Amino acid sequence: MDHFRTCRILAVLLPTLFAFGIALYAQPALAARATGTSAAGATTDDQAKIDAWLHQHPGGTQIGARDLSYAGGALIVTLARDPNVRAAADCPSGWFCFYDGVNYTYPRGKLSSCGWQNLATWAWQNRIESVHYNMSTGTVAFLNETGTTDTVLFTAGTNHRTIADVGTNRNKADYVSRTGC
Ligand SMILES: [Ca+2]
Repeated sequence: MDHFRTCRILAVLLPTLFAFGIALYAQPALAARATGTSAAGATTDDQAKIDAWLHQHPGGTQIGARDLSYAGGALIVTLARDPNVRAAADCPSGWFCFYDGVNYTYPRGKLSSCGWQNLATWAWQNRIESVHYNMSTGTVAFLNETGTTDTVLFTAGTNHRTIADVGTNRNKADYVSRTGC
């Protein structure tokens, strides 16, 4: 059960390693409108989003035009969709993704670990509105903090991979628990 042990260790260590602020992500008020694109398709607007997110959630490493890596790649946050890709469930194979807005609206976070994780570790609590499960095994439950016993809000897994709108459960999930992996 190495996965399980690793997850438990991460759950204990990460909150102390990453002193995230609790401020919610906001579009930088003065972000310059994109006037050009780089060879990788990145815009100045994309970089402004990266910079703003990093400012509010230190500890990440930029690994692409729109991507930040935390904890050595345990969590990847992607702040804007590639403009050449239509809005749709777009979680890469081997990950489960959660989106800030309905209909897979970015920013998008993705995790792959087994077991229980506190979304607050990544400043992703109370903000998920749609999900896409693109792993080959298992199920993930999204849980709301409700005292001594948490409440399962919704689940996604190999038999139910996408939820475009979690409805009345928008902006409630605090924890994820992935099983069957
Ligand atoms: Ca909550």
